[in-house]
Amino acid sequence: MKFLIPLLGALLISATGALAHGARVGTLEIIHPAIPQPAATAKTAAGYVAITNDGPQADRLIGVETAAAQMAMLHVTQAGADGVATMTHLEGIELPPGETVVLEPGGMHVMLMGLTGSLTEGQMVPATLIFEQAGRVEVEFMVDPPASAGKPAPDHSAHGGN
Ligand SMILES: [Cu+2]
Repeated sequence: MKFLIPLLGALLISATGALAHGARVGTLEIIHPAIPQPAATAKTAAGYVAITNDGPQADRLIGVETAAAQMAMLHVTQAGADGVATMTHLEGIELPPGETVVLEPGGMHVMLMGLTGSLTEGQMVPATLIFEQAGRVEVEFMVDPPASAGKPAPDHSAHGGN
């Protein structure tokens, strides 16, 4: 009986010490990492997050790793002169001191390529954000309601039958 107490304690610690949805590391606040639920047949998905740097020094998001996709890259969507939107790979995303950088639909995003499984609303997707200064930060992307036409879905009533 004696052994149960330390064991339970260890379980509680590991539960509370588990991955967090958002995270605070050093001067960086990582806010609501989210992936709008992609279509069931989708091979790719986009992840979004806001990052506030309230420190005196710049940092840079230089990579993302997740088991949810074969590859995760940083992308930016840009409207070309012809009105056609294209996505460009970014080597890194600057995080200037005192600013909040927002990855959002129509702009910068984490591109998940080669999804390794389905992503369903409400699911939490573990990932590692890699910063030049702050290093590797474990977060969980929350799968949000599906987006439509590049806009976040306003509410759950907008869903179809699935
Ligand atoms: Cu992309």
